[in-house]
Amino acid sequence: MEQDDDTIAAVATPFGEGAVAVVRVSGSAASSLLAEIFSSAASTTRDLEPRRQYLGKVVDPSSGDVVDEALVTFFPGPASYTGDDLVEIACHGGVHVTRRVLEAVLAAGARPAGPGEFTQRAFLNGKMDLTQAEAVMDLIRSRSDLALVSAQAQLSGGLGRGMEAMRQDLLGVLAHLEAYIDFPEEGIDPQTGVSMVARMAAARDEIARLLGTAERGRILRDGVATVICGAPNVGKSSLLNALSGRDRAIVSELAGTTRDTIEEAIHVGGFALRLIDTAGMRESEDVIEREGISRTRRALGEADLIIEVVDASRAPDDQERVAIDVPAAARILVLNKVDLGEDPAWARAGDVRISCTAETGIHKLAGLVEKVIGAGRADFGRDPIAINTRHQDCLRRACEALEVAIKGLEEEAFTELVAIDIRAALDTIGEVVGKADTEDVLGEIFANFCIGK
Ligand SMILES: Nc1nc2c(ncn2[C@@H]2O[C@H](COP(=O)(O)OP(=O)(O)O)[C@@H](O)[C@H]2O)c(=O)[nH]1
Ligand SMILES: [Mg+2]
Repeated sequence: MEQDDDTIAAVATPFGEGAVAVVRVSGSAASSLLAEIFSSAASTTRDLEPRRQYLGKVVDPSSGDVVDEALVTFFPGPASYTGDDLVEIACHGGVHVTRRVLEAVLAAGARPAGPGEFTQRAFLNGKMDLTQAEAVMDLIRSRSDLALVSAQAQLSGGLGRGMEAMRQDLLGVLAHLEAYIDFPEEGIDPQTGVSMVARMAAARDEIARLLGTAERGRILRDGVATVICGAPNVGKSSLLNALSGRDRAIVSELAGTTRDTIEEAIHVGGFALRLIDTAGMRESEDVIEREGISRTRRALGEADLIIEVVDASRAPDDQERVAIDVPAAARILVLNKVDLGEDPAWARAGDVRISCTAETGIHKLAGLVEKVIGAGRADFGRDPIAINTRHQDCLRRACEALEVAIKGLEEEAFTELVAIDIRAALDTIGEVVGKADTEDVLGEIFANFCIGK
């Protein structure tokens, strides 16, 4: 991907009212542009000391209006976030004033930055590899302590360094092989042949280990998909509201009120959950309700955890239990409405008893949810590096190519064909950190960023 030398600008803080907003400017013209719009009593703006804050006035060069008083910091490249000259203008955090400061910067010659363009420049300037750039977004989006720790580990290069070490090792193997292909009369020392296979097998095993963290990565990034299901009117929407502490879903004594899946992000222990309320499962003639029920089935199919709710005040036969055919997902059976008394038929059933209206048992349920999610996920806290789906895709291909290459070497076929497989593995490993020529991949990654990052 070619880097243009435009000077880019964007508001780096979220849209809305706050104490402070930051307008970021990056590119070779950043400091000369600042001289046009900023005047400070403390210094002439032409020679701001690096990384020091200056208080001054921001003037719109097109109108001459003073638009704000702001604190300005100059980070000369290459020791800046982007690697280029970078200016940060901390202005008052109002929607209009921030827009006027940005307009002043644009009037002085910057162009609006695209999503993730600052981080993209950092990547193109070699300030970080692609896994670190992705970790910036993971960090911003993290919604739990575990996700935060994982993003920090990746941001500090944990994954990238491992990939680079693996690449160097495979390059060494490839060099041996190519030397043999070019000078076959020299022969490969059998000892060397064995060690080449061993090195490739080590790389393959490490890739397999990383592939095993993909599931954890998905849960850390997206949250645990937790689906609340059950017959109509048992209190599913009431439970979503109780767990999230918000009046999010409509609760009504009319069966069939919830017709669409409703999602709410909550925290339980160290985990972030995507809590999904669904339409009650029953036979229905209503077209919209039937669509809702088919959405319920879809949500169940993608669930990590299923919370099935029943009305404990009524006999089991009075309510249709959902036939849940999702073998992979963990399950909790919740007996609700215990404030109305419990039908004896439930005596031995259920994992937890609650009342959404009396607000009893909700904490106990949350504790159980945490326990169930944590079960079999003891490694969550231990190894912070967990790959994302893009890494997974690259590493799967790398693993396949390595398998083929190892087989070739084991059969002592020191041929160009094996070299091709090793090169394929190297390319896909390079893709993970952004070494390969991956313009479309870059476009997709940075398009998911926020503007100003
Ligand atoms: N007595 C009692 N009523 C409840 C409880 N939870 C929900 N309800 C009531 O049951 C009805 C259906 O609740 P709702 O959450 O809409 O059920 P859903 O159809 O499963 O989503 C409403 O009238 C709620 O007020 C509970 O714990 N105790
Ligand atoms: Mg409902």
